[in-house]
Amino acid sequence: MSSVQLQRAADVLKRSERLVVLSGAGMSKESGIPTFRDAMEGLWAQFDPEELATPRAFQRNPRLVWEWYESRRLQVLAVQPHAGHYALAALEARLAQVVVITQNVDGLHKRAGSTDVIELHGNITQHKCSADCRGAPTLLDLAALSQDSVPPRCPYCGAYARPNVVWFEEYLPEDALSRAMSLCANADVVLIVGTSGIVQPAASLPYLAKRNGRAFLIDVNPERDEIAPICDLYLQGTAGSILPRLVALISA
Ligand code: BV8
Repeated sequence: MSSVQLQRAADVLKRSERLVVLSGAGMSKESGIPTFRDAMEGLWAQFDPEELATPRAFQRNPRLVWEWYESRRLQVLAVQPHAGHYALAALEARLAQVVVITQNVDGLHKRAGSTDVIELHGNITQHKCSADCRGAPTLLDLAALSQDSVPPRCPYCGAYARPNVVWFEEYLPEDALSRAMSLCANADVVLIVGTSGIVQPAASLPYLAKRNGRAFLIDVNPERDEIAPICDLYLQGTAGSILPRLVALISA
C-alpha cells in the first residue's frame, strides 16, 4: 500500500459526515484472537467453527459447544484491544458520525472506547436462556447460575443456558440488522476492516452502501477479500498498522 493511497483514504475519511466502520475477525487478530479462517488450535483443532457454531451442534452435544464457548470467552477476557481498536475509538472525536458495525463477538471495540457499536452476531461474554423463555433474549447472569450441570440451566425454565451469540442458520437480532442496513444505505464513507466478506447477511452491507454509487468504500485487509472488487480504495495491511496511521493523518 502506498503513502499516496493512505493519504487519499485519510482525506476521504476527514470529509466524511456519516462514517460506518464494518469490522470482522481480522480486526481482533492482533489482539491475539484467531480469525475463523485460521485453523483452530489445540483441543479445538479437530473441529470446524462453522460446524460448532450451530443450533444443531448445541442440541447434539451441549457440553461440547458450551466448553468451546467458555474457552473462547476466557480467551477474550484475557486479551486487550490493540492500537487499531483505539484508533477507531479516537475517530469519534474527529468526525461528525462514526458507527462501528461488527461481526465480532469479543466486545473489544467497546472496551477500546467506541460508543456506538452494533454487534451483529452478539457478544460471547453474555449468556441467555436457550429457550428465551422470558423474551428474546432472556439474558442470564452466568455468575448467578447453578454450576450443577454443564451447560448450567436457566433458573426460570430449566432449559440450558447458552452464549448470547448468533449461530449459523439463526437470524440476526432484528433491531441490530435493520439499523445496520439503514446506516449503510445512508453512509457517505464505509471503512471495512478485517473481513473475508463471506458470511451473510453481514457481507451484503458494503453492497447496500455502494448501491447507487453513494458511499466511498475503503477496505483494510492484508489479503484481497470478497469485497475488494467493489471498493474504491484497498489498503493492503493489518488493522493494527493501518488504522493508527490513518487517524494520525486525519488528525494532522
Ligand atoms: C442467517 C457468531 C437466515 C458465533 C458468527 C446454508 C444454510 C443456512 C444458512 C446459510 C447457508 N448458506 C449460507 C448461509 C447463511 C450463513 C452464511 O453466511 N454461511 C457462510 C459460511 C456462507 N449465515 C447465517 O447462517 C446467518 N444467519 O443467514 O439467517 C437463515 C436462517 C435459517 C436458515 C438459513 C438462513 C448467521 C451468520 C452468523 C454466524 N455467527 N459468529 C461465533 O462467533 O461463534 S459468524 C463468524 O464467522 C464471525 O462472527 C464472522 O462473521 C464470521 C467470520 O467472518 P470474518 O469476520 O470475515 O472472518 P474471517 O475469518 O472469515 O476473515 C478474516 C479476514 O481478516 C480475512 O479476510 C483476513 O485476510 C483478514 N485479516 C487477517 N488478519 C488481519 C486481517 N485483517 C486486518 N488485520 C489483520 N491483522
